[in-house]
Amino acid sequence: MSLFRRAAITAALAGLMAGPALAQTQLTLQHPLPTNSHYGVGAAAFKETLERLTSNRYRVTVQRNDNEREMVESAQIGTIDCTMTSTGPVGNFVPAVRNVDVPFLFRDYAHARGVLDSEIGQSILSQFNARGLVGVIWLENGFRHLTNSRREVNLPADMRGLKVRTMENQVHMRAFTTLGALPTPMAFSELVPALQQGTVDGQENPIPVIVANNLNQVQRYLTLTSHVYSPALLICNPGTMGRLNSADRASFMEAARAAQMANRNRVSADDASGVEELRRRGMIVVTTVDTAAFQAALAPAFAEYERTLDGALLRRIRDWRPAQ
Ligand code: EAX
Repeated sequence: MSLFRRAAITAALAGLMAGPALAQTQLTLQHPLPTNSHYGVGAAAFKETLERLTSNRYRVTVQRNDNEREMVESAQIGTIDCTMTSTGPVGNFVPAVRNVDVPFLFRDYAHARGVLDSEIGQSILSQFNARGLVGVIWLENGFRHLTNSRREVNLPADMRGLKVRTMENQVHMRAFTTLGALPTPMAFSELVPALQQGTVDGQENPIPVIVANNLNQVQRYLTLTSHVYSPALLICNPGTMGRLNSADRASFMEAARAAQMANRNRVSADDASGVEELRRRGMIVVTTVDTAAFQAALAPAFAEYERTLDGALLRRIRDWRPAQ
């Protein structure tokens, strides 16, 4: 037998003995912020946990895409497997989500996290399936605050005439119109150029987003309005989720919970240190805000939300209390 033939048989036998090569499934996860952010740490925790629990049978590629509407569309058609996104544009895909975008709806982080992790939050996630998406788990963007380049904002009247970038979110836009501002909806990817060119005077975002994107470089004034809690979500493609066997689905959900914990912990940390960091970077911060004045000024918007959204659900959310 020739040397070559003997080597070929040896190689073939070695291959057979190694057993079937374990198939590896590639997953693409996109989110809109830098790696060093509350979404970035969530994505890293998801990746590490899923790859570890499946012994690398799943490999997660994390990518940045700062157009949230585009990411949700991509998850819907399957060009990406999953996205981490704020609820900003999501109400345009799943109308029920608009209910959790109402200003001053959530009292604090404990209230928001408690509601979203309860059967109330789960009932909203269950409505994604009919819209060609899977709402896997609630994540967190944080309480949103106003920044602008023109003036200190202390009272609702200071908002009049201010051109404010909002997310592509009808609930938020209604609120800013009611306050006398001029809401300009756009994807996050367009925000910094719009601020640099003066197309808009201001924007509103949680402290973690302002810090992670150095918005202090294009915004001078920060007012801690906490005008709306901004939930986030892990949303996936139905085909991606449907291909998971029960064991892998359990690993997937454990990875999603790890992402939620890392994400929320980072929001808490950024909220605790971010305002001082933004002051250090030169922002003028209005910390004492007459919340009651803003809530009173929004009364017409609240009345509209009661009519156009799910008034009963809004009442359940406001009345929710943690189990004793
Ligand atoms: O989700 O578009 C926004 O203002 C969002 O808060 C940001 O993309 C993080």
